[in-house]
Amino acid sequence: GFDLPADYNAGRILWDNLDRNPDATAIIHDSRNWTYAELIAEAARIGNYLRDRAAPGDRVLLFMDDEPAYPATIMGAMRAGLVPMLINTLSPRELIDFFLEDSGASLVVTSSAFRAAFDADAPVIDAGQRPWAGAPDTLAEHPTTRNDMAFWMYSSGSTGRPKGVVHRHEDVPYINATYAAHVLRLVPGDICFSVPKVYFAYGFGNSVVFPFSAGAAALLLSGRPDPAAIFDQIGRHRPTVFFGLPTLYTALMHHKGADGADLSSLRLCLSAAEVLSADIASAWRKLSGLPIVEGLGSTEMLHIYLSNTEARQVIGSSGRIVPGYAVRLVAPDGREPGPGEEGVMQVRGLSSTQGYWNRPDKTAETIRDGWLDTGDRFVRDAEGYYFYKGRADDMVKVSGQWVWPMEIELALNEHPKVRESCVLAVPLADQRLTIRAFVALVDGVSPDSELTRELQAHARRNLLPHKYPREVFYLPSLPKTGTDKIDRQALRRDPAA
Ligand code: 3SK
Repeated sequence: GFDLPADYNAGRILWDNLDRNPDATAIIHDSRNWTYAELIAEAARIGNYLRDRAAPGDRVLLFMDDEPAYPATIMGAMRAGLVPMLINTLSPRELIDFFLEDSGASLVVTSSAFRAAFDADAPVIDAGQRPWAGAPDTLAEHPTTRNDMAFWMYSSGSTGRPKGVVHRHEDVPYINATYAAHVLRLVPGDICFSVPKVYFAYGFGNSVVFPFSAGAAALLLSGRPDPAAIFDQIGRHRPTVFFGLPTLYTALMHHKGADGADLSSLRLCLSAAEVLSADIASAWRKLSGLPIVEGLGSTEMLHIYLSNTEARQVIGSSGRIVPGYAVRLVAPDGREPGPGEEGVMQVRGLSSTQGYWNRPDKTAETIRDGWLDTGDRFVRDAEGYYFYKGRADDMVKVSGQWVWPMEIELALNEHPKVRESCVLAVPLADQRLTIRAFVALVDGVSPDSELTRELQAHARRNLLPHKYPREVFYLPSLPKTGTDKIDRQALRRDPAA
């Protein structure tokens, strides 16, 4: 069971280490490593410094790279009763202004590398300057309850302005008691390395919540995580648990130095955020000797609620329900579909957000009776494994027949000459829709009209005769979002992106 006192502050996942293992390594970073005692003292200084400049419940916008000051600021702020907001550092200026206005944040903390994103005279705290250096290194815990607002992230969504996803103190230990306990099973000697950054819910769990809760270490990589830097980090710092996503695993395997990389420290490799193909999973197994354990989560649920396990992976499936969550599928007529039938997924569990900040409309649309509507279509098999079928709203009629662009994409990805693809339904001048594929080819293959015909025939053969891309655009590589997912919106806006 999940037991937590009514008075609870999520900063405890860090502070509990002060008695348990103060001298163990908490953070590994190229600048230097930090023991738990050192990191807690730094978090205390930051918390004291922020507390002197804000009132309990005030939001603090964090615009930070993965570096030791980031988890220290998150933990120090929460323990001081403030509410850190973890913001994607690729956000353009207008979006930062929107976040400030929407949240009413009273303070901003930034990494030195991002100081220039703010006006020179803006009241921004530069973490690189350590203005808190003289503050006390112990910090009294603010009296919060487990249900109090603890931190936020923004969920971008495919349309409309981002929504502030509010999480409570109890959500933090809950994701540890569910996904981490059942799938990761961390022990104190583990070193977690998450390429997805801390400002993503996925990275926050992987690099902060799980290692701190286990008294394990987090390896943090600042700057752009390109394959050379990632292999270098793995070789030098020897992480045991590696968190990525399919696009990243693909990029790693295509890197020149991949075959000579020393991956012998790894015991477990995880993936989320995108469907993992059999090709990627088997190529990674060939390279590393390890399977990839795929799961599915969301910012709203804070972390992963469907997952495969180390003991068993069903490739192409997001896995089974992680104990502690409930999932149901809802067919268009409101019924619960049987095995093999499709429905839109709803999920509930204690780490679910209670709602979006100041958006009662969106909250009511998304959460009903505690069930959070994911907007994703899934099929469940007889063993309880869930298979993603695309967004609920992306089914399109082309030439009068229903098509899911996603299934064409998956078929193209299986073709040996295709490295990655993105399939979109795009409007024609006469308002009809057509299916356009954007394709990046494997090294050494050049596009021509014969290849286009080959890819179209491949899709028709593997799906149905009408399920093929009417147009194929070739690009050297596909544009990516900040989470390294294929940037579908960019391709929609600018097909030559
Ligand atoms: O995209 C996912 O699968 C995910 C996983 C964990 C936390 C957050 C997200 C969005």
